[in-house]
Amino acid sequence: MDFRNGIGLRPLGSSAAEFEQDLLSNLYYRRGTTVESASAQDAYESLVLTVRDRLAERRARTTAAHYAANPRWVYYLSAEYLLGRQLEQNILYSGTGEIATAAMKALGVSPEEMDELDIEPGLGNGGLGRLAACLVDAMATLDIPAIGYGIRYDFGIFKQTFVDGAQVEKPDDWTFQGNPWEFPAPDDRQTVFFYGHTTRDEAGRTKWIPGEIVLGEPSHMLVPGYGTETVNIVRLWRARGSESSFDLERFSAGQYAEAVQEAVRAENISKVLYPDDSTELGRELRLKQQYFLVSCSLRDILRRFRLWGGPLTDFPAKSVIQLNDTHPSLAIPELMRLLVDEEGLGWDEAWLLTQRTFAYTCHTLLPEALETWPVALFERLLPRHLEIIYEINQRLLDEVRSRYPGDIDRVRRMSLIQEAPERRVRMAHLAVAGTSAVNGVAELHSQLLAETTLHDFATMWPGKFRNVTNGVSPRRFLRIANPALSELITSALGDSRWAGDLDRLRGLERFADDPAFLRSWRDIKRANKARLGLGDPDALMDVMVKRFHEYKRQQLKLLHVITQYHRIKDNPGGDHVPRTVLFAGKAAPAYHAAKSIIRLINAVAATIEADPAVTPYLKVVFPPNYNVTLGELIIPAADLSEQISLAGKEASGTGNMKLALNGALTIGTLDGANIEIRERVGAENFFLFGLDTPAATELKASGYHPRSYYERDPELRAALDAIMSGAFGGVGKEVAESLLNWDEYLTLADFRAYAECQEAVDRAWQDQTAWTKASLLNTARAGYFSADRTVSDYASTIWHVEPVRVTRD
Ligand code: 26W
Repeated sequence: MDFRNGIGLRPLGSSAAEFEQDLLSNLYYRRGTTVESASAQDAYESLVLTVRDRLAERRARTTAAHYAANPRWVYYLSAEYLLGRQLEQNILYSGTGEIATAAMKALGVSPEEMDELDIEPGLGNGGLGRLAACLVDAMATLDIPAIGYGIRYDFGIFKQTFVDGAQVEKPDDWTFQGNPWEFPAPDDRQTVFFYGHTTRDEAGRTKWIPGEIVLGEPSHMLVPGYGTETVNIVRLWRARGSESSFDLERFSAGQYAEAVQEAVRAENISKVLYPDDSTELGRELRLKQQYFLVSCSLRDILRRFRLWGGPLTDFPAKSVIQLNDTHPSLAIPELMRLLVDEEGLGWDEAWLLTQRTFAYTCHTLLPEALETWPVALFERLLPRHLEIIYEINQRLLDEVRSRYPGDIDRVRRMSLIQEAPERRVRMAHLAVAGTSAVNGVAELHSQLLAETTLHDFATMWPGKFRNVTNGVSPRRFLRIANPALSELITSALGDSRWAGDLDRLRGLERFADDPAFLRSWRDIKRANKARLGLGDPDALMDVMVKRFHEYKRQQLKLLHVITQYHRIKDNPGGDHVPRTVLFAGKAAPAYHAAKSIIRLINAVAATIEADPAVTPYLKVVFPPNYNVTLGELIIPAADLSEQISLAGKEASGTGNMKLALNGALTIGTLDGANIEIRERVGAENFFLFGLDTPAATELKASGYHPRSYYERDPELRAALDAIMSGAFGGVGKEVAESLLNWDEYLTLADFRAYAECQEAVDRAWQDQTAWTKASLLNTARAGYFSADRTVSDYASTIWHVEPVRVTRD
């Protein structure tokens, strides 16, 4: 298939009539049905194909332009992608809004009905997965040739339901109805080895004799750029048994399960996403998933590199591979294996090419989230990679010994191998050693990485370490999620270029004292609250949406809710500011402390809901199954954004950015990107409280006694006593006890400051004009937190890539 000299395909029409014609032909020829007998699913799939074709046309032109340019490619390797629903985004990016709506009308279906059928691919847990989706969106928007590689899990993040207020997980069979947005490409399947042993041939070259062979089959989804012609892709791998994995003999002998055993074993590799987002469980299947991803992706990247036929020494000049945390860090020893064992390069040359090719982003500071794998497991599952890791380690420690003679403690600290209590491979150390750039995801995080977690490496290789503060897609999280506010912004700024150049929002500052504009701004927020339909739209909508983890301190928010409840009970006629407190988020299924907090929140919500003396002033809501789609509904309705993690624990946060962008005021600690948000929106437009990182570290070091805070703070005491007395349906005692006896994240130490800060929030809310002005200024000054800025930082400081323009014809 020669694509060098263009496509020669009749362009798809942009008129309503042509769109409708294409929709009908998809209904007839690709769905095999007629308008009369079409189901809503038929209509949906035909609509998807009609929009997808228009993007596929741009994709063909993109491919031709990229081929002609022979650029340096960005390959983003991530175990997670939280892409969100595709229909509304792809209609916006293909500019088919009006004609699609007209065609839907003609077909007698509504956009809402079609959106309902548009399944959200839940191929991620939280921040890391959604960031990957925002970044690939921005890469396409900035015309950067790029491919996102990932795993096509059959089952995504579990569906969360509540039974008696407790989280119950249900499997997420997201492709049950199929996925019309993807292009399966079985002809690009790759072969992946596992287990087995290594041998040396007479030339001394190492050969890996695998114990198990699995196939990786890709399918890709289009990633269109906004306001440009570029269409990149995300390529997701699915595990399959090899052709001979079905044992016909056994089947005909009636051994049905055994007959398909090998195939099932293979398919299990991409069966389900691991629902943990901060504690590594060290499951063998998870390591198999990680190697499966990197082996398929590197072979595909090398296949693509060979299309241009340059020498291998050119590889880093044509490919930069960004590792999204350590989950794909096996790519480092895998590239070494391919270059040394299969391509016959010498170690030193291969190592230089490898380091120049890879870059690593760290997304956490929690020790328990830093992956380490048992050497014993490596020996069995990836014997050749363990040998390569040992060699990498040998050379690293030689360098450490030569740079720091006699400093054996440093050698032990920096080794890729943790020796005790069990021999484990430190994946973060491997990622740092095998890359040319290491970055944190917010200024404080990058600083703490260099000062603590990776201090020895930052000392030895200071040039490698830098910061790239996260960002979010202004298209999904403002233009699409908040159409009313987007229209107001566009009318104020005169055009919608802000969606592709977010710093233009600063132009809103001149409306900060315009009463009519502020009125419109406030009305839209109120309408978004009414659209959400979870509480009185005139009440302050106080939002905490994120994964459940004790460092994020949903427990602190809950203690304050109970305190508000007590205050209202103690003073029913008081001028309490009516609030709706909205919690949303999932807990990892094995994270029992987080699940106890969820259960207690639902119990407190029920208690308050049942108390007519309180309901006029306070309502707690907890919509289940928080995901990207629900986030798009909640975030535009928020007045107050809760970013209350213990300072030094939240690497960045991205929900904080989305909420500020939609005009919510933040109440938060000096943690992660909160610090940069406060700097940019203005300290006067941010509710700051709590210990900062040095103070928190100091308090812990000097001996922290949570119970002493309980004893000297009557409201805190009353809240904890209420829980322990079973006042909320008898649940949550374990939450209170763990706070009183342990409180790892200094919840009680920050309680009083938090409560006082919330009083400042109540006072501020009572001046709606001032509040609305601050809300507008948060949006106006949030331009920096666009994922486009994040990607242009990566492109200029780490990837060193140039955009490739794609022409219309
Ligand atoms: C091994 C289990 C596991 C799985 C996922 C450990 C750690 C993770 C992720 C790194 C957790 C994560 O999502 N981190 C979040 O990444 C966001 C994007 O950079 C940040 O904004 C959040 O602060 C960070 O918690």
